[in-house]
Amino acid sequence: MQLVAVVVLACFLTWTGSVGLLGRALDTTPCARRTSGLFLAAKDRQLDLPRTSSRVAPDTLGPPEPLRSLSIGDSIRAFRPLNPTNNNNNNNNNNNNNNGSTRGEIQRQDFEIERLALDPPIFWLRGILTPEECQTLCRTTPDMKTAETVTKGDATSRKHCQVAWLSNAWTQSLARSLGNLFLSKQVKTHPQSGLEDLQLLKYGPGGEFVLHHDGAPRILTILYYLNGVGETWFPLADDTRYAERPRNKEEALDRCRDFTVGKDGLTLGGNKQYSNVPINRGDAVAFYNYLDNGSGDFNWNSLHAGLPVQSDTNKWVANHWFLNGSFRQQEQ
Ligand SMILES: O=C(O)CCC(=O)C(=O)O
Repeated sequence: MQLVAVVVLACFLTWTGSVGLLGRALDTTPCARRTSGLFLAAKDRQLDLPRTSSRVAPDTLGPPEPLRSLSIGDSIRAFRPLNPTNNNNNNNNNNNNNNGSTRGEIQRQDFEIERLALDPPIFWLRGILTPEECQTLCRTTPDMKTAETVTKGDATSRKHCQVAWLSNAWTQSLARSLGNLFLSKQVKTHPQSGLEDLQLLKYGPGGEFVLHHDGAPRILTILYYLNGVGETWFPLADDTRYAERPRNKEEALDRCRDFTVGKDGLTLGGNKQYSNVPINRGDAVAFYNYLDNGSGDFNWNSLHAGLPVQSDTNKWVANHWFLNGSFRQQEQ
């Protein structure tokens, strides 16, 4: 009951605009403009986060309360305001998550946050987006480009994938609500904290993104599932075989070399054959990419893959990355 009250309060503050720097900074024009708080990255991801000597305290890089205290399988209810410009679209829909509203009231989207893993902290956001929002994003394809593929030797890390970067009042309002729930106060108010534009991804059949870490300075990833197609695999989530976490990518990859999707780690996705978490259109997953132990190092247990798309249907997902530039670049 206490947890619910805290979440409801956080969302209410977001809604009324009375939150601190996160909310205010995100209201500014996007793309490479910095205000007193969050720095908004340009679409091309050429991050130019300000250099200061003040580091955010590393032990604040994980989930804040009440999320921090959730055990695996526990969930809490939350809500976010829907963009007023979407109100007309939503007035007639039958989505139970969507609280109906009478004229003049702000609409809200109810959703549930469930803890999926402790290390790294992974949370399932059930019904964070409405069907209409998902549909709108999947139609926003004016300038999709072939996604950057990093190659090492012969290996192509991302295949059959197109990308676009979006920033508008709606993407910022969504990020503001989620930032208020998932970031600590210290991170939200730190001068080197920031947000990248929403990255929209369309994978064709067979499209995939091999095991990777999201890299610096992305401290928190929120991955939205826009049509319920495809799977994401976290092979080392809550891996208990070793006393120590992997120290680098090589060690992390080595540990999951013989792992099987659906059996080892955590798989989220629409295909029940592989997945332990049956995500649907409008769900999202939130996970933390740095250790919360004072070291400022990556948590290599956050390693994850977008598994090859099995169906003939495209897989649509989107990423919001929350940043903090006070940590050094590490090997990826
Ligand atoms: O497509 C997925 O399921 C994962 C996407 C991902 O890992 C990424 O874009 O960094």
